[in-house]
Amino acid sequence: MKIKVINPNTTASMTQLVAMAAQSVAGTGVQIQAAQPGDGPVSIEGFYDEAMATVGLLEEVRKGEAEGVDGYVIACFGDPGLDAAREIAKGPVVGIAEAAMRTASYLATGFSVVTTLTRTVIIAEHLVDKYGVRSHCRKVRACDIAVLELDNPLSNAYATILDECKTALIQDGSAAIVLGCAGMTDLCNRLSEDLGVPVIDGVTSAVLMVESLVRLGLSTSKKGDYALPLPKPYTGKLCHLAPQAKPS
Ligand code: 2AL
Repeated sequence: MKIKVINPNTTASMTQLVAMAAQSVAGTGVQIQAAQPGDGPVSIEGFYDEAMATVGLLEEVRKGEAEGVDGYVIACFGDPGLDAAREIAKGPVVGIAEAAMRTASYLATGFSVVTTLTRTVIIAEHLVDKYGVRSHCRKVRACDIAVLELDNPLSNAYATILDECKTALIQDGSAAIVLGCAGMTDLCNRLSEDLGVPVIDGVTSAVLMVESLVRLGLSTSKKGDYALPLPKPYTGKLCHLAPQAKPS
């Protein structure tokens, strides 16, 4: 089984981090292919970044389809392009926010999301509603660390995130923490040990969710909303991405 994990930002070190996390949980016989777009933002920290990252992300899904990929993970906590990716993929596509929030809801009646910058809180809040987990999500919190600062030792990221998680457990009455960025994946086990509650990382959760769906023989429904995009010409710079008619 081939699972393609797409980091929708263009930072190669983050793709590597995500690839290592994915490989650490993938089952026997699962091949993890990690990728990032060639063009786009180095990190995704707002609606504009998300919109700009989506074209490159979808190009990676198109390549995956040509290579026989069985399922995809979108490794950014805003789950950018998730619905569009499902339109063009045969296999399942799972976003890390979706996987993490749904996983957390199995483990606690209340969880808090701890994400990067305050301006990304609204993106996660929208996803809480989209995924129907409002009754489980007590609060979305930011620790005001930029995505690319997460792996800068001088940013003191671990201590800041740990503090925010502790505050969440006390002030929000939460019993689990959802990590709100793919770049936090390597902190998950340490945070879980230090906090004594389940800490859920979307990258590993999404990889195992895709693996389960593929093993169950389930794929994206092509009836209705996730049907292949309607064939039509696209103009200008995006003309090569125009949806083609299905071979009959
Ligand atoms: C993210 C993420 O997971 N990757 C990225 O570039 N931005 N999300 C976030 N909330 O900062």
